[in-house]
Amino acid sequence: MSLPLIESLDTLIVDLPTIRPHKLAMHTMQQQTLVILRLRCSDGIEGVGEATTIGGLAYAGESPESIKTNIDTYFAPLLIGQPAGNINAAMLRIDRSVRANTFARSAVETALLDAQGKRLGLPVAELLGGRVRDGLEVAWTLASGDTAKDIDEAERMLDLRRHRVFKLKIGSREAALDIAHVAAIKRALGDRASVRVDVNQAWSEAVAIRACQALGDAGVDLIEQPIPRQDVLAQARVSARSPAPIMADEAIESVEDSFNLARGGAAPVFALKIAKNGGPRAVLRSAYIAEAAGIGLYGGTMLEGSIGTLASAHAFATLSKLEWHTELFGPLLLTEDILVDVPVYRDFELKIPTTPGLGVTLDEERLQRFSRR
Ligand code: MUC
Ligand code: MG
Repeated sequence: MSLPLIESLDTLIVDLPTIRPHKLAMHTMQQQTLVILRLRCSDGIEGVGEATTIGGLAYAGESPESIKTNIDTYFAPLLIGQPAGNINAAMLRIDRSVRANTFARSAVETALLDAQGKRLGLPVAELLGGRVRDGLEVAWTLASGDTAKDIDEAERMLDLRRHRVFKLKIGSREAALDIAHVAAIKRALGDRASVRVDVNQAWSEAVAIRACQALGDAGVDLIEQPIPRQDVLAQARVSARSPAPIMADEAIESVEDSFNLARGGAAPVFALKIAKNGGPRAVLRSAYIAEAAGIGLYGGTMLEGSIGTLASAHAFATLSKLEWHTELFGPLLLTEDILVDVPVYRDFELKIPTTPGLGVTLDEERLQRFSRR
């Protein structure tokens, strides 16, 4: 039997409404935009992947439009005609001709894994060596911008048994106002919930040193990316003085960044994101670097839809330690899905599919309805 070859790559930009505005330090989301990749193979199997960022170019160096153009123009010609079942060889071909572009790479690597999983009858977690857990605890982000609304939302999530870990997006206003907002939420929730913050790089080192102390005193469990990503030494200094552990997020834009941060002692916790490392296999390389350096792991999100979320979940399910759990709630921020069966969230966890590949089926009608023309 001849080896199946990659026949085509098709990308679609899909705009989906959110349940409410989602306010981050650098951007307020009113909707979410996904790039969906369909990779078709000569054996009739199709793999799907997703590349999603936040706020166009507000968060990272790739936008939905650049991801689509770069896959169509540069990735597709490298892959068409190549063996579909050799993911190492396909990604090596991309490595030789493409710099950076980890979001686009992640969509491609995900689609190749989905196709190969379907071909072999294995879920992606099993293709990656096997799951050591069937579900992942999922944090919820409170980001309405309003303290009372955020407390109501957290209470609702606790009642529903959907989330008991809350991440608060801060950094768009004066630190003192943010600290009062966070402390009020922690007071209201008490020991019923873990409260964490994400500053999305908004503070200077001087502001961060005082603010991290106050957040630690208020009972915050984890402080994500308080200062800009570039300066590893500054991140290490803030981390050394903070009573609450610091998590690196934007600081990791590649597997090599993970190594440099680990070597520089920049943070005791890493946020793992498939989009920032180049896919579900690539993110595991960052995870293994962190593991070897004694750094705690957290399964992060770029607020992907269901495909990117489940691709992340399959990878994170294989990790021996994931002590800070995950924030794979992207699909819950959207009012619509483009899958026939939506991901299952129950008892504070996202369940990891057990069917071949990612375990997803596209809803063609909805995909067409929400695709940008
Ligand atoms: C980020 O910076 O972590 C993840 C959750 C959320 O609300 O925003 C994202 C991005
Ligand atoms: Mg973050």
